[in-house]
This record gives sequence, C-alpha cells and structure tokens, in this order.
Amino acid sequence: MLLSQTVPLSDSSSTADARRVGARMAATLGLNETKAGDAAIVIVEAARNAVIYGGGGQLVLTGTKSKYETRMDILALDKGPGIADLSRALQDGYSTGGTPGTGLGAIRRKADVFDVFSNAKGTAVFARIAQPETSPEHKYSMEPAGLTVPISGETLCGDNMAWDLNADRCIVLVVDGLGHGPLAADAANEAVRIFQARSDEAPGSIISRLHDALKKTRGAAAAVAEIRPQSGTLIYAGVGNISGSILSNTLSRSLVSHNGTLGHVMARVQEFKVEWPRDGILVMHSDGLLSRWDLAGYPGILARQPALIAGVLLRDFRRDRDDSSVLVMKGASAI
Ligand SMILES: [Mn+2]
Repeated sequence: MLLSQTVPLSDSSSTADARRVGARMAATLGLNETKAGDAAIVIVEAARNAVIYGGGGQLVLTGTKSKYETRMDILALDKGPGIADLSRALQDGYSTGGTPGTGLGAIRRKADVFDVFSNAKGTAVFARIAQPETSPEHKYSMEPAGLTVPISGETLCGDNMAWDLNADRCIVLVVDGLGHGPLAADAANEAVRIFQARSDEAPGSIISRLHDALKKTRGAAAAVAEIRPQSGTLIYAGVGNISGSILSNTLSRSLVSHNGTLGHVMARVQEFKVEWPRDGILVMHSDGLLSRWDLAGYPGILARQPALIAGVLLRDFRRDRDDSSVLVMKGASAI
C-alpha cells in the first residue's frame, strides 16, 4: 500500500505547505532524523524550483515500506518552459532566477536516487529518500514505482496499488474502487489487504479472491501482473477499467482485461501470458489517466527512473474528474 500526498505549488507559501505535509509523512513512515532532514531539504528546494522556474505545478509524495527499505519518493512536476541547460543547472551555485542557485544540486546531493526530465512541456524532478531496514544488501530484480492522486476535493484516494518482489518474481496490483471518496478507498484498501495476504498466488487466483472479498464493498476494477524476468514472461489478469501495457524500444503492446466490477459482476477470470522483453517497461493505470497517452514527444524518457515516467504521465495525461493512479515498472538492470 502506498501513502500518497499531493501539494499544489502556486506561490512562495506553497513551500511551507509542502514542508509540513512532507514532515508528517516522514513521521508516519518512521524516517530517522537524518533522512527526515534530507527529505525536508529536497521538498523545499524542489517546490521552490517548480514555483520560481516552472510557474507552479504540483508536488507528489509517495511513501512505501517493505522489510528491506522505507522510501519517500518526491516528485515535483511543473509545466513551465523547461530547463535549457540541464547540466549547468545541476551545478551548485548556478541560477537564472536570482536565487543562490543551490536548488537542483542540493536535491541531487541529498537524494538516494535522483532523476530529472525536462523538455518544452515542463520539468519533472524525482528524488528518493531511502532508509534501509533489516536487509540492506537485498537486490530487487524489478524496480516498481507508482503514485495515486485523489480527485480534487477529496483527501482519500479510491485508487491504490501494491507489489511484492523477490529475486525471480514480481507481482503487482492496481485497483480502482468504484466512484471516489471514502467508500471507494475502503474497496481499494480491502483489495490491497487481500493481495498482500495472497501475493504468492497466480494473478487469476488473486482476481477471483478479490471478487469474493469485495462483495461487501462498493466494488472495484483491478488488474494483477506477474513478471518472471529470468524466463521472460508476464502473466496478466484483470477485470474492469485498469489499463496495462508493455513498452520497449521495439514494441508497444496492450494487456487485456475483461469487463465487469469485482465484487458485483464478473464474466470470467482469464490469465494472459505474454513475452516480457528484457528492456520492457510495464505501465498500468486507472481510468483517471487518458487511455490515449503517448510518450513519443518525450525523447529519452523510457530510459529514466520508473517514478519519473509515472510522474510525467500523471502530469500530462490526467483526467481531472477522477482519482488517478499510475504504476511503472522495469527490470532493475535496465535502470
Ligand atoms: Mn476511476
């Protein structure tokens, strides 16, 4: 399950909002003093940059916890003119905005993972604050990242997602509770709970269990994808309006879900098995993202961090009138 917070960035007062929301999430996640301090610096610098150079935008904070690592993913998204000279902007002390110019350089220094994508459509800055937990030497085979953003006016998001990773298998869930608000969030949270208890099972089996478990809720659309990178296979099962697709440098392929609403009406569960290319990128999202998104106007973005790709998709292809969620995953060796 993700912790997710979005802060609109409009003027200099937004920086204080962002800092406060970030401090609360750091406390909830249990980040230590050093990591929480790093997060605060990154959040303030990223928010300030988006306001000064990007004309405003939004800050999306995503918290995840596993037995290996606690993470706060920080994304600052603006639709400004873009950064003309990125390598220069990354140098400490360089600024075009009449400020000390510590922004991007400071963010990169404090972050455990840093990435930035800037073109004429805007700038997306990604920084991850990562706190190792019990087993810091653990290496994931796949690298998932995701974000959920509620419809404006709601604090709870009716979309959610979860994943379970080990050395040779990765399984992910994206769920969209019917409608929005607290009852949609209840349905989505219940789906996440069942998924987490049953993540060792096959996608079709998990979908069937969700159908039974969600009868007492409002219902949901959901899809589950299981990737075995060594054997190069992906198994997918879904019911309702969750989109899934595989991108690579050579292909783009849609994954199939059946119609229905889990918990209410489901024609049948069917698993689809397809090839998972070594350089594959899995993109899954709710109907809070336009189905006709296209990254052709974003040269080089497929080589970037999954969280950055998810952030740009959300920024540029979001439908305003619904909760939105985007999950992007690639092989850890492809990053
Ligand atoms: Mn929806």
